[in-house]
Amino acid sequence: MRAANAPVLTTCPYCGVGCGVRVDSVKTPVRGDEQHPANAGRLCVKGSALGETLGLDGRLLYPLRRDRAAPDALQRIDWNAALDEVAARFARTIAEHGPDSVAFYVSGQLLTEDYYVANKLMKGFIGSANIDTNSRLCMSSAVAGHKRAFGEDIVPGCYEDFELADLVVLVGSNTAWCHPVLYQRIVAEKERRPQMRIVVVDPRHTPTCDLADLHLPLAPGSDVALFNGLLAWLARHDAGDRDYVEAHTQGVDAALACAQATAGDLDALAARCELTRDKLETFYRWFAETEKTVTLFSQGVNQSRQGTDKVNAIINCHLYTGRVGKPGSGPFSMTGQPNAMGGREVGGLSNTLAAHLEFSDAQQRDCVSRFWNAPRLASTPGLKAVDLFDAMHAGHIKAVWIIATNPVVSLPDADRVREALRRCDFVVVSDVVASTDTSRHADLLLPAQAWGEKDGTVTNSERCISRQRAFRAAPGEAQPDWWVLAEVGKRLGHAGAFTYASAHEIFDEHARLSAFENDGERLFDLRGLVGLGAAAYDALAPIRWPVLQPGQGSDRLLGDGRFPMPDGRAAFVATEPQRPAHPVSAAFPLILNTGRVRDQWHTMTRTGTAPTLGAHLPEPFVDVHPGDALTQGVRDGALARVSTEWGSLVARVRCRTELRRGQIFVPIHWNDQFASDARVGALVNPVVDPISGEPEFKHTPARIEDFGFDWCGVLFTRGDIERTQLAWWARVQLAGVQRYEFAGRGAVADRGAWARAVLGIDDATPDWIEYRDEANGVYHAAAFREGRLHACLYIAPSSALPSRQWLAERFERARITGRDRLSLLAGAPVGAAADDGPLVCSCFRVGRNAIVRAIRERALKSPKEVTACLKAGGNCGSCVPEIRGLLADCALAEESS
Ligand SMILES: Nc1nc2c(c(=O)[nH]1)N[C@H]1C(S)=C(S)[C@@H](COP(=O)(O)OP(=O)(O)OC[C@H]3O[C@@H](n4cnc5c(=O)[nH]c(N)nc54)[C@H](O)[C@@H]3O)O[C@H]1N2
Ligand SMILES: Nc1nc2c(c(=O)[nH]1)N[C@H]1C(S)=C(S)[C@@H](COP(=O)(O)OP(=O)(O)OC[C@H]3O[C@@H](n4cnc5c(=O)[nH]c(N)nc54)[C@H](O)[C@@H]3O)O[C@H]1N2
Ligand code: SF4
Ligand SMILES: [Mo]
Repeated sequence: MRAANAPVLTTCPYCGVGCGVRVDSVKTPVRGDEQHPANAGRLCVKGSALGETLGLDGRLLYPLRRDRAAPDALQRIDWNAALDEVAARFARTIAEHGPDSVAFYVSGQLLTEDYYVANKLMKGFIGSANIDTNSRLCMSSAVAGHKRAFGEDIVPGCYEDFELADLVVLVGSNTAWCHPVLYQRIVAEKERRPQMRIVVVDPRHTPTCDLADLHLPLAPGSDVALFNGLLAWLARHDAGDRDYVEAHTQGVDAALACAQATAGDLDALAARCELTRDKLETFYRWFAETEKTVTLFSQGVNQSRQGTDKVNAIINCHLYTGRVGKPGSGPFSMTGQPNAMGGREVGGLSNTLAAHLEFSDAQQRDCVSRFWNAPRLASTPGLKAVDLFDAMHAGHIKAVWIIATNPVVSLPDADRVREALRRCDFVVVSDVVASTDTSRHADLLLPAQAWGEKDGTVTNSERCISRQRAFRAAPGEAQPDWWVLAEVGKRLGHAGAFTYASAHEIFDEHARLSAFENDGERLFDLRGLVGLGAAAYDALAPIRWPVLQPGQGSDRLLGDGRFPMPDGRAAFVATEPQRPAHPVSAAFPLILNTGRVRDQWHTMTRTGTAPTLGAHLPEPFVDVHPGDALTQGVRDGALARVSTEWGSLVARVRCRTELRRGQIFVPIHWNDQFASDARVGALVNPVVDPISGEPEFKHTPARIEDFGFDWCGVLFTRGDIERTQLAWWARVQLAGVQRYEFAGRGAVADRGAWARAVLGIDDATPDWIEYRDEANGVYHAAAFREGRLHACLYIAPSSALPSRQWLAERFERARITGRDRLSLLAGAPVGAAADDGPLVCSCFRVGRNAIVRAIRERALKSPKEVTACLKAGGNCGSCVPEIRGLLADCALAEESS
């Protein structure tokens, strides 16, 4: 901990780009760290809004115990009691039912040090490998694919390769929204070298396509066929690197034979991928002729029943052309979470040991066992996430500790996961916030230190280890996760193995294990970081592994054609395209695809508290092609119920031609804390890739139908509301104010009494104004306290409701004057200027209407001109695709007028 006013360099806790963040003081906004190799000073909108997430509202501050008979009455207990209880319950369960009756379920958002201790405790000392992580849902197919091809989980390239490449292929990645700073680096390079080509492979036309020279909107799940086709095409056109294949690989004949047999001719392949032959040929030609090609892949690849094969089908093409680990060329698996890579280093997945060592190798098991002095080290892999919760459902897992993840939202078949937790005898949840869909089922809640409070390291997608540093004191009794785990380890009788004074000692042990009996056969090696004292660890600058000498990181790996395989050769893998496990049917005719939006992070526990981030997309939605909307009987802007064999939700319909016919898209973020009925995990089929265990999140047969309601409305309040009166609601957190969109059914006898009950305003509150137009089903009301607006509520039969941006601004006013009161009743500014409309640029808070006005009035033609005029798009740039869309709309409107 430093002085509150000294600048602190730390790392963003969101995506795997791993941007450096500079905090000058707790009172000033965070900035990008100009010295950090990942971002050189840039931050995206989520990173820029980190300051807004530091509030203590909703934080879990003390250990709490829940009595299942009275689930809402949480009892505060002290740490000693909490730690004793965890240790005692785990010990008893292990004594009665064996070590495999307990489990940890952890997260790629833990720091490496936390993760290391969790893994050591479970695999080394409890003696079970039942520790899995949300990285199973994210990176496990990439891990499995790397191991099959290279022999070790290695990402050969680095970010600079995107700037050196002449062709960048983005497969199953909405880079513009999910890895915005890396995307901006590609944008900048493309501006410098317009001849550089970008191909996007995604069934959806995403904002990332803004940059694309070619978009391949392939049939969902047809990636293996696409890349098999590419391999066969490369062979047919003699576009491979024969010498490389001969000298450095094995298995090419079988992989090629499989690709040729399954790809068919170009017309058949185009039909299979539902692409035009022309597009297919263009992509294949570009790939063949461009030496410097990087293929980035993300969840459209990994999260599939054939995720591992998709990864290998991509790597096959890179091996065939000898393009691995060379400047500007290679396959590149983009990590999702800030420490997805660090988790893989410490062996957080249930089927790996620590430090890239493997269960399958007795010598490696022995190596870890001796290094840890852990004679009871688990000897076989543990359960993978989906199986683990299945085993809990079946009663085999009787105690679980969930750390830094929210599985009731994020696992597939999530209602079953919730039921599994109900059936589990003892559930511990470590989190930074008190109320999550998962923590509702915890017997014990343990408060963790959050970003800005905790200290340790994370590793980003390009293997760069960066420090997360504390810049403020932890509130309440929040503790580092590693400390809590170590305390439980001690109480389980392993004091010798878990006595750490601080994070740097754990890091040192981790670095030593990476070098232990490692004669170069494991590329993951941090020997150059062994022995850092507290001060050197604190001062550690970002460094890319392997680190073989002090202060010397690495750039690319595997470029010399030597692979960490027994024979030193990379392996081609024959990949046979498969159809989805659950095809669409008459009952479920659409394919449900799920993914992310620009301004929210996962289950919204942190981004959901930042007012700036709530404005862009404030409600759960379902994107539908207008043609499907027509045939399914749902309308743009109305609410719809989306159902699958596993569950259902309600969301706002957005008709979008960016979607293919037959596919719908629902974001992953909303959950019971933010909406009445929006957990998409409940709808997702629990099918997994048989090799990696990664779920098929992007492909569940679904149907959609109108969610009838009689009236809908919007309300803003500084207080709490009574939600039971509403058939549907969704909440947005603003600064000190909650905004709710809602809908209801049936007649309401006295609308005024109803509104006051919903808003929790008793009859005694004198300052209440209302407007009723019962004939038209319209009702407006506002309540004031001490001259300030306290709450307002608007109801209409359809969605013709006031501008939310305008309403939000009323709450920023210290006093509401006479004309403003009238405006509030009208639900629109009376005699005042027009409002700016829904937010497009979160960084500079510029709304849609303001942009459209400027485009029209000043005849703006390009996003650059819009930025020059309004600043919009000038910071993180992630709204530029939307601004381009508005420019196109305005141009179209002008042409047709
Ligand atoms: N704003 C924001 N950024 C984030 C996150 C966040 O929550 N919010 N989370 C982070 C994490 S943990 C992760 S893992 C990453 C994920 O980053 P991405 O993988 O980029 O994100 P997703 O939206 O899950 O999915 C990517 C795309 O896969 C496409 N897709 C679906 N099916 C297929 C298919 O069969 N083939 C192909 N080729 N594509 C398909 C989807 O249409 C979608 O556009 O984002 C990270 N960054
Ligand atoms: N349908 C569908 N589901 C998906 C996906 C998808 O594309 N579609 N993607 C999957 C992927 S790739 C991912 S990565 C997962 C993410 O899913 P989750 O991991 O469930 O999502 P988060 O909201 O990030 O959960 C992190 C939790 O940890 C808490 N937390 C934050 N910092 C700390 C800390 O320092 N210590 C502790 N103890 N707690 C902390 C947060 O408050 C939050 O409750 O979702 C997966 N689920
Ligand atoms: S790109 Fe990722 S790491 Fe960088 S600021 Fe944005 S969320 Fe944080
Ligand atoms: Mo992820």
